[in-house]
Amino acid sequence: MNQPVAPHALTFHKPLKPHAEVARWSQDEVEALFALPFNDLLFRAQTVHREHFDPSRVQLSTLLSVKTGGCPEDCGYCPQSVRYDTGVTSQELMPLEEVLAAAEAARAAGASRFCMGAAWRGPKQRDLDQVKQMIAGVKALGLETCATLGMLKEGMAGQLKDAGLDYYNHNLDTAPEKYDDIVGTRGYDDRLDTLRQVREAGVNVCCGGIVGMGESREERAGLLVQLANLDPQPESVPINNLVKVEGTPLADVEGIDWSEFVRTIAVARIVAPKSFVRLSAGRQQMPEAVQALCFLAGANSIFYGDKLLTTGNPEADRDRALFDKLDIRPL
Ligand code: SAM
Ligand code: DTB
Ligand code: SF4
Repeated sequence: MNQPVAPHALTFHKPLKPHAEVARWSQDEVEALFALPFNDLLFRAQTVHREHFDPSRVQLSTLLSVKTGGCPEDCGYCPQSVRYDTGVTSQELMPLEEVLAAAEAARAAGASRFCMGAAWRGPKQRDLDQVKQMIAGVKALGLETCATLGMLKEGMAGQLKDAGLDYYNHNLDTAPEKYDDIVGTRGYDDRLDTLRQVREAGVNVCCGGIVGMGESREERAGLLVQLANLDPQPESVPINNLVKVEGTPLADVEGIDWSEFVRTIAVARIVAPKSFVRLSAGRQQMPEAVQALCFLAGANSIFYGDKLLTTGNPEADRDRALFDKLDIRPL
């Protein structure tokens, strides 16, 4: 009969890489985490989680699409690309007052962070001037501010910082090996370059990716290797389960099993022990019990509010009821 493994044998302390703030993770090591028996993986993820966080507290970010659709980029997952016929109605940059009204509503509902998304390849200077006013206004409401505007040019991140931006979201999306199947109009290095600019400007980094795009487990591990080896690691790591939208090239891709999604969350927690791991897109399609497993695996942030950017998210009431069942309190 198998001997039970002593708990201390499962705790995991990764040595720091020389002269760095974070441990360096190899592809093999991350694949080995994915390959652990499910219960061992969750135990290890929970152990790491509890070293750095209260496991019953979850951070709430509300999203608003401030500029929707008509994007020139070709990201194969995205309903907002002008190249795909997805039925998304394009909308120019929203007036400031409407953005602030949405932010006030988010705050009243209990969100601590407000994230403004724009379907751009990247902002032009005159766009940025308007977004800066939105950031300053949202910040003045007492919310943390986040923006996701695409690729930045030198100097822009500093302007956003000065306007009061706390976080910039820019995802690596997938492993470098898978990336060219998904996006043709910007390279992996372009993404890393924007992330560098954000970091250098002193803005917190929110960087994650999408799973369920037909990638292999090795490629899921490859994405997490990239995220874990950003130095310093991102403060927030959103893990999105692909929302399949008709008209996009990925509309009919075979998704991943719920257990593999939970594993991805658990591995993210282990390799980025101090980051907020966000259970992001895909929650509306996910049974509550699977979401509960994600929290158990170390997810400690969600998108909160009935809409992501163009697709649905669970109603706030439903999330509050779920939190009640799980004794989770918002941060
Ligand atoms: N246009 C900017 C950019 O791409 O850099 C910012 C907004 S873009 C919609 C933000 C992120 O949303 C993408 O990088 C991608 O990771 C995620 N996303 C977009 N469509 C998605 C989908 N159908 N399912 C899951 N995540 C998605
Ligand atoms: C992130 O990682 N996921 C969010 C946010 N950052 C901007 C976006 C999810 C979008 C899902 C598809 C949609 O609603 O258009
Ligand atoms: Fe445009 Fe962003 Fe969608 Fe890519 S993910 S098509 S850049 S809105």
